[in-house]
Amino acid sequence: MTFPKDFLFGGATADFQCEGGFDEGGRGLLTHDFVTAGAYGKPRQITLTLKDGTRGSAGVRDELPEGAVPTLFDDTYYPSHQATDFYHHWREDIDLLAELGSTTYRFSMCWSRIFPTGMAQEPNPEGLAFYDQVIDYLATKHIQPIITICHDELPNALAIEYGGWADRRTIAAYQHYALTLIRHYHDRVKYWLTFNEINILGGYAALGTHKQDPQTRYQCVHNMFVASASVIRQARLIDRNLQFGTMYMMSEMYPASSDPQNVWAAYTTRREACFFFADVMSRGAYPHYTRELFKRLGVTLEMASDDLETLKAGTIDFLAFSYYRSGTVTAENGLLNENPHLQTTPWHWPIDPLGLRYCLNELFDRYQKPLIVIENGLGMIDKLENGQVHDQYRIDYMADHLRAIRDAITLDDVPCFGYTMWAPIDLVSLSTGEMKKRYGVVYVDMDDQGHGSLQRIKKDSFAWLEENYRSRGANL
Ligand code: BGP
Repeated sequence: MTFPKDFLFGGATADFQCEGGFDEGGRGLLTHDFVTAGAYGKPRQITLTLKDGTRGSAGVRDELPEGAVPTLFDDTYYPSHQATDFYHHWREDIDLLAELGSTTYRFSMCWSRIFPTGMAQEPNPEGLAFYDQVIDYLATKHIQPIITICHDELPNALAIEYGGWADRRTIAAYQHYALTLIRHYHDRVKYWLTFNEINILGGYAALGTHKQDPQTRYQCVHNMFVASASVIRQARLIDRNLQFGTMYMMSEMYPASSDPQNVWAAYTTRREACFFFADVMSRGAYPHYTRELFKRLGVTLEMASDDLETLKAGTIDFLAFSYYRSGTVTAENGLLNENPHLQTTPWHWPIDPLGLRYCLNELFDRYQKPLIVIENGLGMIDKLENGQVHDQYRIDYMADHLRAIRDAITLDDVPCFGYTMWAPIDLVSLSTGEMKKRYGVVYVDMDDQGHGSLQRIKKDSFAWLEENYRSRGANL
């Protein structure tokens, strides 16, 4: 009962959580560069200069006050600036991935490293050269890249000048960026993800707009759908062998009880929070429940005359999804992170390996397209003692989730073609900006304020994962 021979095993990361080098190599400022560190129950903030010239801030998911301009302050720590410094450690980090027996590495390109403002015609040659080195070095280690074109981010200048995804000019900017990457790397990169967790639906960093009402959010997402589809359509003319997917977050799941009200609430919540996005991108059309959804939320989309045709022509080839936890839904309170049958992490994420098998089956039932588990892992507080980290909890988590994937493939005949665990080498948490929420099988010596030697140290889970990657799960 091993995984199939060509099954891809590897790791996944996002640029602003690990790359750093925010003012090097001609990189422009990214929306994430203005986001502070936070903690559980203490949301990350975007630092601002307010209309009256005073200093302010707003939560990452909140509306920004009108006229506020994201601003960097010297006395504030911004985790994306150094992150875990992949920019200067890429060779060492890829060596570790190779040692692990990885056959793939999923990472995101930093949009503002390629187009510093997002608006110029010419790409930044230093940016392309940085990823050239990375991709070429991966090839020497027989590691296949999977590239996320846009991981919840955009060049800050695009947010300031255009209002980000709320404005259709961002579609053109994205097309130019994405097709520049595809033309440049297509001979070395087969798998592309047009967006990360497109169903998250919000926040200044991901959408680049101050407004966060449903009308604005869904208009942004419509523009992203069109951008993704038009890029896929044009990329197929560049190279017919390329494979395109988009990535979805899949945690809304179970009714909190068998009360039909809760069952219905879970069904509709899951549809709106996850399937709506995959329905449009995989089937190439807005689903039948859109009219009811938009009426309820007061949304009226502005569309160009050929948008619907574009969506139809640029459907995705495969679905990628992140899976860390499951959630329960009640009619009264919506999505909850509570389930009496499951243990939770210190960040209150329920641990549910069977839910992963459930997701794989559910997605294949609905779309009949190949699937890849592009993020999965356990964020925990690790203790470094005498140069060692004994993280049996992480081994248990990965073993249970890998077994769930293996069951979906071997027992349920679901065509899942890969697993990239989040994140092989510790990096900064997206939701909290903390370093102490660690996912890696490699420890990085850095604290929540960015202090530390940045030394990479293998945890116990490293040898375990290596054994399982190399044996294709023979000893799970
Ligand atoms: C996903 C994101 C990642 C990542 C991960 C873990 O939502 O795509 O960027 O960070 O979740 O979440 P966190 O870092 O908040 O623990």
